[in-house]
Amino acid sequence: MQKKIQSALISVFYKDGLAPLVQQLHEQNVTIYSTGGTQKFIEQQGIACVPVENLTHFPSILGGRVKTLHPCVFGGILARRDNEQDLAEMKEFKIPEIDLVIVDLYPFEQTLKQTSEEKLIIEKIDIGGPSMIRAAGKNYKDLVVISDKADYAGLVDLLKAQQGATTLEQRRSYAAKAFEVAMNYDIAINNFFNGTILQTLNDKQVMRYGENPHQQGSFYGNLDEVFEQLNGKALSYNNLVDVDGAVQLALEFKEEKEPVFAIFKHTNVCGIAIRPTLKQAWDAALAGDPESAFGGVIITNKTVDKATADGISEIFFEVLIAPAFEPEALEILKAKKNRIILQIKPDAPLAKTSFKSILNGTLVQDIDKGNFDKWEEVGGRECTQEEKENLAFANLVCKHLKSNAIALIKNKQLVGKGCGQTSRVDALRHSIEKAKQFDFDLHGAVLASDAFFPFDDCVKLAHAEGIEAIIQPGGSIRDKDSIAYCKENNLAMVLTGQRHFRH
Ligand code: 93A
Repeated sequence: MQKKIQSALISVFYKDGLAPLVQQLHEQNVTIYSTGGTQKFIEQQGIACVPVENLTHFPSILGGRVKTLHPCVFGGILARRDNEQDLAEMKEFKIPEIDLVIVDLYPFEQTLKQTSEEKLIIEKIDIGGPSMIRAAGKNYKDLVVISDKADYAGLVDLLKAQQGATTLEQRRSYAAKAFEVAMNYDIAINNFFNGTILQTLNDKQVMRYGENPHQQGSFYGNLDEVFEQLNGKALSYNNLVDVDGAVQLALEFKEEKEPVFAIFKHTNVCGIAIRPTLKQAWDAALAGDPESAFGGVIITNKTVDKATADGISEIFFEVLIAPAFEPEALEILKAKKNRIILQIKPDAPLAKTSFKSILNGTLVQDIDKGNFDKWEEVGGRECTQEEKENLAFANLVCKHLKSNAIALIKNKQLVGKGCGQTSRVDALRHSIEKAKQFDFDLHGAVLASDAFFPFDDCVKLAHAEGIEAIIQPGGSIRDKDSIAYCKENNLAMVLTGQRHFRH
């Protein structure tokens, strides 16, 4: 049903882009109601408008907190034009009908970026604006609601083309947008109060495809606060998944003074090492599993220098993430135009909550930022200092492998890993196989397990390969079997009390 606009209520924070729309409404003899600052702006365009106070018979009070929150405004928006009772009440209370609502909300998110003063932030929580756009959206059968500056020009064109009228379908589509705007606004406020980073739907990036080319994919969010992309093609769905994994892993090594290099592939860390120089860290990370590294996402905690850039350039990788690059190194790395190079920003704000869709719902949990609940040595002997350091490292690395996971570390280098296995002993078998594939001698290596050992088969197998120190959460009813084996065979064992499943 086409409906001609005869009256409009305009209340916008930013006035830019509004002039042509107001001009168009004026040309179509639309009565314009408006709030303080917006009224001034419209009058500056030489166009008459009725102050909203003439409707409410109240001045703007409480420093502007109550301007439009009044039955004479909301009645005019919410009245059903085909409902006799509504119309009679409108007449009784002398409430004029409003056919168009244009609102641009107080800039809450922008204010958050400019100040941390709570008083100023709170004042930028718009109450009247979201109420108006929600009310107008609810009554879309009778009303047009414009809740986004980006729609001003489109409305001008539409009003010109349709002689000041709109269709039901057009009004419904503007209403849908209004509810999206209101929802995103509330998400931002919720994030502020609850310290969460729930994603708004504001920043949608359609990707080339999802996990596979026959799946559509998109990303909601804004990574500008996290990275600057210095080179390469657009990040794909799978790139982003591994970039996330790599960044979460790197966060574990925030306090590490020495260079760390890690290689991530299909949601698992497949190479990581700590060494005195960056080039050594890269070489050792790669040597851990040079086969898996192909096409991976690589990350370091230090400035990438020329020697390392030369080394990295020898292999094919998808994404390199680092806090900084020496100019010469960057030049070398940029030689291939598709290589994605991301400069991670220091103290980038990262979500504390993770979301995962299951069936028709979403699982929500805190990101696993834990490490140990305790350090309880229960084996046949105390750990050496070197073992302690390697065990702590292994425990962190194991957190970043899909369960069931086993990480084998020797001299601060990942030398074998088993992940995504349905039995823990299979994860261990696989990690031993990988270590042997690249000629590592496991004598003196340490083992980390993401969850307890249900049987003593893992400690026996590890010992047979020369592994003499083990870290695991503990908590199995058969812990005593594994512990007894360690005691009998003089193996060190640490219980952390903290499981790190990852699925
Ligand atoms: O402070 S409010 O929550 N209370 C209100 O009654 C109200 N009415 C409109 N904010 C309110 N507004 C907002 O004022 C609008 O959403 C818009 O952002 C702004 C426009 O104010 P002005 O026209 O005075 O510049």
